[in-house]
Amino acid sequence: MAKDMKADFLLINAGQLVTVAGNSDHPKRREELPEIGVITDGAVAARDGNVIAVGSTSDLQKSVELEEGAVVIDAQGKVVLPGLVDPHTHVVFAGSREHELEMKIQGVPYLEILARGGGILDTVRSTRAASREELFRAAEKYLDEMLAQGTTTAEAKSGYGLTLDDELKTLEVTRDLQEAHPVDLVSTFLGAHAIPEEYKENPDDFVELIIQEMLPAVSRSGLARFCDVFCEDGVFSVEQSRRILSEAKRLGFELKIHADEMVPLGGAELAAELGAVSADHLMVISDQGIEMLAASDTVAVLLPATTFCVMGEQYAPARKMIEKGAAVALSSDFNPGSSPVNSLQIVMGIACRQLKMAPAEVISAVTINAAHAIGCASSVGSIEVGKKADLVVFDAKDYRYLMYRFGTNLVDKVIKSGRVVVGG
Ligand code: IZC
Ligand code: ZN
Repeated sequence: MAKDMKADFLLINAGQLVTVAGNSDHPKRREELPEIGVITDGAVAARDGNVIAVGSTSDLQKSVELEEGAVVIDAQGKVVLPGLVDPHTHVVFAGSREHELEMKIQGVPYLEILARGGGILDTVRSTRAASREELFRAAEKYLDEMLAQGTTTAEAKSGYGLTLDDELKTLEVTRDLQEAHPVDLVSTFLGAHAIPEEYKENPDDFVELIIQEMLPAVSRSGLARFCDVFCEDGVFSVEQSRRILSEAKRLGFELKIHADEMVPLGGAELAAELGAVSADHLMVISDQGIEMLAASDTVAVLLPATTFCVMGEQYAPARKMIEKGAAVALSSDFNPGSSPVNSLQIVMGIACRQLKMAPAEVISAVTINAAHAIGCASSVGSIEVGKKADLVVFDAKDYRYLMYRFGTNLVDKVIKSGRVVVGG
């Protein structure tokens, strides 16, 4: 066979090359969810950061010509996955909240800590006080940790500023990180994350401030693709969330919502009604909410590390959601309060054990479905010709080993856009 392709990157001898191919145009549902397209003794070739060929090692060795200086990686029989996608994080913040741990152990609920002026409001105080440089350095370190654990694309929310200037400061830091860090970031404006202390007595005025001033200014800045709201008892009501998200949609934002996490208010129904790209959390989603999500294009992003960290009793009803036909993704929810976990490998292990998701379903949920949840499925989330050459080599022979082992970072190498960025 003539060598008809020129590559500057070639990975060979993947014991299992898990491609998750074939779902760039719609997320996986029901029986599609565990279809992950495993190629044994697989190989991937790339050029200029994008995949140009996927197949068996012997086929690619025949068809791919290597450019001078090309990078060749021998995966030595290990498992290779698409770069993991983390579609819900609050990675840009200052400070930390380990002082809440004793309160949580004693049973003080998350929303009670917030109502006492702690929780999110604690992080708002530290974030307002932090310089851009301090915020950048803190988030950069967390992104380094995420990359080292296999995450190559993540969403990043604002929401610890809660004044226009402090929200813009956070979004600018996110933009700077997007330019400087190998992890690709998708930016979300979450001005409606909590009612700040100065609006405690008149929360509707804060909703007005978001609608009248913050949304137009953030829209003009071009710094956020998505708008999100923390729709929760004592935070933003369904009616307030509908107003904010409807105005955001009118301005051209795509929508996300923190829905039905602690109290079943109907956030999932609102997400379906407004055509949100994702509805996130859903621990206490109603049957009607499940039906509406299943009938919609909205991706259900489940965050089981959060349930674990807040010591919640009820995990999201993942099996029921999958059976009814909802498109399910998984995420870390990395944040200083309810989920100081930024390892998707840990989330994957919890998802098997607590959400009863099969290992293959979990892989779809942290790759292609997660990419759909942030509107990036045309470029990441699977190993396919034309997509970014984002790959993770794991020190495992069988993909199920990733969920079976728990708490150890099994990453051997991370490749971002055809460049080895971890384990080189
Ligand atoms: O800092 O507690 N749930 N927002 C909604 C969070 C958790 C982040 C936090
Ligand atoms: Zn969140």
